[in-house]
Amino acid sequence: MTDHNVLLREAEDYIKACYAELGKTEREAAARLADIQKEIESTGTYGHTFEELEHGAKMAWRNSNRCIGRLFWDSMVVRDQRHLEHPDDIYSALLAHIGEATNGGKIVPTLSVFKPAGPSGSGVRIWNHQLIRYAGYGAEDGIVGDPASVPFTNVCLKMGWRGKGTRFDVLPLVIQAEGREPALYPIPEELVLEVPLTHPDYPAFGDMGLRWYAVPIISDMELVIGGIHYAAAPFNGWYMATEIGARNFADEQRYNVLPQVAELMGLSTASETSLWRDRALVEMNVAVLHSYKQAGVSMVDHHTAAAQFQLFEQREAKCGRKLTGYWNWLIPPVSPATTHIFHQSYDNTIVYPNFFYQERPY
Ligand code: HEM
Ligand code: NRG
Repeated sequence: MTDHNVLLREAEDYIKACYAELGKTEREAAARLADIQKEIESTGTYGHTFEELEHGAKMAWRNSNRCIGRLFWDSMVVRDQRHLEHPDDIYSALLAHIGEATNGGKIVPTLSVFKPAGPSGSGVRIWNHQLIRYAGYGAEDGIVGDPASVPFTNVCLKMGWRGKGTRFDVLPLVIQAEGREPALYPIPEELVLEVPLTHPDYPAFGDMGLRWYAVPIISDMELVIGGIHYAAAPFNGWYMATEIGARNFADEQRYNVLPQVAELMGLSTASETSLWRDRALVEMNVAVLHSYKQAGVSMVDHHTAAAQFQLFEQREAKCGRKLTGYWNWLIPPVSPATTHIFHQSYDNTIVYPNFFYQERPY
């Protein structure tokens, strides 16, 4: 099959599913597909209407097998930024995304879509993993900051960026517009909402000086809708506390603070059988939930998230859609067996539209 035929097939699958869900007739879908066919024949690609783009992005979230937060798939705000060509304008759009999604702490699930790849070029690409992330500086005697960010931080440093050198320096945005070299842009400090971490029962917890940002905005995944590849489609919801408390701060290859937490709790780390790791882990997660609540920043705990996911499972069944999911990722990293997710299995078939990993540009 020619590339044009492959693209037309993918468009056909998508338009039929999308139009059926939106309550449009088969005639409307057929008329639209006739137009799409002509557009593909003359240009080698086709453009989505805003409605098709918006619903496709929502379907992609709904189809994200690793995501426990999918109950709210239909309420996401979609921002159409496909017309932007200049990196300065893409930068402004990303800052607007950060501001509106943060919304003073009452986080709004949001997705911005930039120019897709096509026969004429590769579209827009954002080099950051998340729009807001902390730098990691590699040194002989250890790493300062987030070890997961070391390779990207080195790219920023090579491009001339200089951070303060703290454990929590917000990285700049690296934006690559079509046919251009990547360009570096700092994020204004006042735009980045952050939460200092404290514990309701251990005052010494606050003395560690830990903090985390309010909004996770994944910016390196590709959104695929009806055969169109959007390489830049940053999206956000709010955090589940365990992402921060049980992984970002707990993993040995990340901030690795459990030994310090155990010490301030007065626990002996001499023997594993005291379960000091588990006790420190639970209090770490208590601190994250407490701090975000106190700061007025949206966040969900893993028990509530699992209950919301169960409601999602029921709603999908009611709509006659097959549920897909990836058990290994859906179970929370703290007390997984206390959630229903642990006790059943999920079908990890990949359904389109969806989000995909893509090759790192650096
Ligand atoms: C993964 C929760 C919103 C798409 C995840 C993970 C959690 C989660 C806990 C696993 C992350 C990990 O272990 O690193 C939530 C919550 C949301 C939310 C609480 C609140 C509204 C969204 C939105 C989208 C989305 C808005 C897309 C439009 C995804 C995708 C993954 C994921 C694609 C897999 C990421 C990867 O493979 O690295 N989500 N999510 N989620 N979520 Fe959600
Ligand atoms: N674990 C990562 C973020 C992954 C996506 N999680 C979300 N997504 N909650 C971390 O930074 O810890 N979301 O769109 O809300």
